[in-house]
Amino acid sequence: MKSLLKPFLLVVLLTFSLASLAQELQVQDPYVRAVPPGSPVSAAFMELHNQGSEQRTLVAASSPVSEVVELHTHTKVDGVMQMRRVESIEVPAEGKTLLEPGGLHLMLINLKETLTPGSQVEITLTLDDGSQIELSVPVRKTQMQPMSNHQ
Ligand SMILES: [Cu+2]
Repeated sequence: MKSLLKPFLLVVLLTFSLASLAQELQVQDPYVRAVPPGSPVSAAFMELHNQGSEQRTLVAASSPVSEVVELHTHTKVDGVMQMRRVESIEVPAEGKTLLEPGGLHLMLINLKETLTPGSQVEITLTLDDGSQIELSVPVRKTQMQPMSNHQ
């Protein structure tokens, strides 16, 4: 029953800022990884869907729960997966970009509070045209994976 999905999508859409261009970029299924108390970092994942005819580029993100939010990717260095900061995350015209474990993600660095499963984290995405997308992202318990090293 596909109508089940609609209320959820509507909630996500309503959290968008008013910039009309930003509405062409839809965020689906966002979540933040729950981490044990005292853990300094966590990561956020989501699907970015671009319905517009031009590429959209994510250049920054921020959240009240951490001092810094960086855009990260994973790359293999000498056979070892490492996380690395990237300047931007592109979403192709009429395409999508996945932020997922083992790939692109938003890194929440120096957490100011414990991320409890079921709570919501506010995250603001900033695009290269200056428009912003405000998200309320659920904290989800995920299978713990060993954290990769940062360079
Ligand atoms: Cu990272």
